[in-house]
Amino acid sequence: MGLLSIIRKIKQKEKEMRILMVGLDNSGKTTIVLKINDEDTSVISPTLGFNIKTITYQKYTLNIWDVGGQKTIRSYWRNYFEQTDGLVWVVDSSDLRRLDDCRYELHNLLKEERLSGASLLIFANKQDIQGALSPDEIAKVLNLEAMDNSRHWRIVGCSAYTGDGILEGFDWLVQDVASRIYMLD
Ligand code: G3D
Repeated sequence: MGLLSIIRKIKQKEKEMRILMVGLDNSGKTTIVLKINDEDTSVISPTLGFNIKTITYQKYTLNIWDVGGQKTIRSYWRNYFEQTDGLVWVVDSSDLRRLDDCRYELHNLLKEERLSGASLLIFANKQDIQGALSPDEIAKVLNLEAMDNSRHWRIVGCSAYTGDGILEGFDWLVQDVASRIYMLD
């Protein structure tokens, strides 16, 4: 039995997925994790290190790693890459000033060998804010078409405030990861 088959077998038994949430600070990562868990989103403090949440989603256990996005701690993101099945990149679609920074950090992250197999969900968050760019506009600004052909990715507009789009995004991510590591189980 090859190593890949063994890993698949173990994961199949556990039905676990490791999801890494990244993006610039203030994009809404923590709020999204709280929302999916149905927790109070009215008081949120900035993520200085990381938070881990384990939730049951459909028939899977998701271990969600929410890593702080401040410039000074972005170099530590790489400590969390190992065994990532799904990557969630969160964009503040209303923060037009930092979209260049956002594009740079995303493409930099995608060069990472250890993340090459991870499915990528891009949340164009804060769609409830007037003046926010649409998911199509965000896709253009972030130059998503330039991504490696082999990457499984999708962009979904959402609002962590209203909850719109959050389940649509996670449904896609979980199904995509499942079809790879659990063979459509
Ligand atoms: P981060 O974990 O990516 O750093 P947070 O981001 O989840 O801490 O969110 C940063 C700020 O954006 C928070 O506001 C949060 O309430 C707000 N926010 C997150 N998602 C949305 C959204 O979809 N719409 C709107 N309007 N705001 C959102 P504060 O005021 O606490 O800094």
